[in-house]
Amino acid sequence: MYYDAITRHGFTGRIMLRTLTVTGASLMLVACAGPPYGDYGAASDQERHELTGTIVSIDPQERAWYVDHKEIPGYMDAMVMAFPVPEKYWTDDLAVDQNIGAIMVADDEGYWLEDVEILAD
Ligand SMILES: [Cu+2]
Repeated sequence: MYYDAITRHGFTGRIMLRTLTVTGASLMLVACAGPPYGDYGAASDQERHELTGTIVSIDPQERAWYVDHKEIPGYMDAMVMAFPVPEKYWTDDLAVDQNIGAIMVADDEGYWLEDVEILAD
């Protein structure tokens, strides 16, 4: 389909293809990093890790924070990812660029943040 666009529309098609590819990649990234929904804490095999990072964006609709988090040694590299936050731990006091500390909890169903605190710069 994309190939057809190139042959029929030449240069314009090629630009369009490039745009589509970039958009596709971004969408995939969001999909992969998206908050896993489910019952928080329903599974029994929880892992807990201390996490520090910086708030990149806030999505009240999905009740998720996108955090540029530091490495969690032996568990996860530093990266930007979305963390769902159970209602109980959600706060409207956070803002983009704030540094936070939190506990990342993970189980078979997904992962989320608890006990978020704002850290000094
Ligand atoms: Cu991560």
